[in-house]
Amino acid sequence: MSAIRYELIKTDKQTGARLGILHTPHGSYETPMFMPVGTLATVKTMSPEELKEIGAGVILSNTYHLWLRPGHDIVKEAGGLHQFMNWDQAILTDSGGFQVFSLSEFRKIEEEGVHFRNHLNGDKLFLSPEISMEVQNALGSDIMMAFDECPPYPAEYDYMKKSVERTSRWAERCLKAHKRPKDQGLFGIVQGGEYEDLRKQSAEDLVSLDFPGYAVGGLSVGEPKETMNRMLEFTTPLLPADKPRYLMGVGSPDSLIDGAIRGIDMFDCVLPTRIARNGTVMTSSGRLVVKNAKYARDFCPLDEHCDCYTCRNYSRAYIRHLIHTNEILGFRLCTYHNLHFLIQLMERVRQAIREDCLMDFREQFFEQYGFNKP
Ligand code: PRF
Ligand code: ZN
Repeated sequence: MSAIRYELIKTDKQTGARLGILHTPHGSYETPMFMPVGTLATVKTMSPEELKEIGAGVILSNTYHLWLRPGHDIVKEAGGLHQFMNWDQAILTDSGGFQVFSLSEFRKIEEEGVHFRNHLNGDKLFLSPEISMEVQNALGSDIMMAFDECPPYPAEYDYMKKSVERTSRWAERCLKAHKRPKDQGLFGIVQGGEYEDLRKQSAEDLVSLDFPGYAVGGLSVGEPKETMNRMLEFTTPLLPADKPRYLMGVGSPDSLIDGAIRGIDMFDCVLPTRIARNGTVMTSSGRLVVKNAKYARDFCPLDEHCDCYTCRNYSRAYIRHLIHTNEILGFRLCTYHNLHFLIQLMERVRQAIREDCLMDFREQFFEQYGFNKP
């Protein structure tokens, strides 16, 4: 029996979007869902109690960062990542591949793995499928990700083909190196950029290896939105219906809805937490830069339709003042609201699937958020 199981509850009659339950060793969670990012074993500014208060289910952390600091040996000694960070719900860890490609310089990709330099001090490092599995096994996350290559956009067809084939071989090595299949589920990652035949090849290779879940990687890397949607429409039908599907690194409200419509069950992104620390929030009528001077005397809440702790108790003027003066509470209040907004959005998406009206919901949400404006 796999550590991770997906239960399909129903599909939306208008779009085919899936309502389901993801069963993990640390609880069961309704999908489609948004997973807050806690790169360094903390969702920046949020305590575990606050995360639970807003209904967070699974959170994400990063192999690469925890491997460098504090080191997976220390996390293991603490009793694993859940114990170390006081989080008793599910954790997903990304494999490190993507972070190496986005953060490090001088990387050299070989069949065995990737040589690169530590983004903090420049030391020479090497990461491979086996090392990624060793670190993720030590962290003890509920869901581990295969070590993949996410080529930059755009990439030449010939390069992408070689990369996809190598990512498939690496996926097989990950499965072999995974030491805790009973209490940790390992997901494969479909790559292939914007090339349909390579997406197909990648999906078929990975499906034949029989992972308990599949991610669609290599999207939201600079391609147009239509390309991402087209790739999703093409890829998700190639994945088994009884396994969860995870779209990596996507978290804008429109993309969450459009991903769910194309059969995606899980999403993660630094967007809500990152823009919060910049004084930007998501509201039902679009993004609002609360840091701006024009809110200095605005005593309304961030979002009049929001019932989160921040919106029930604080004004735009006060939050603008906090952000303006670099006060920590300002970053906390904006982060709290943004995560609440996306988690709430996914609850509304699930409700729309229950009622077979996700396309109507999309229309209405896009209209209000301002995506339909010219
Ligand atoms: N691979 C991995 N992590 C990722 C991605 C990927 O392709 C992306 C792409 N958006 C985000 N995070 N391992
Ligand atoms: Zn709010």
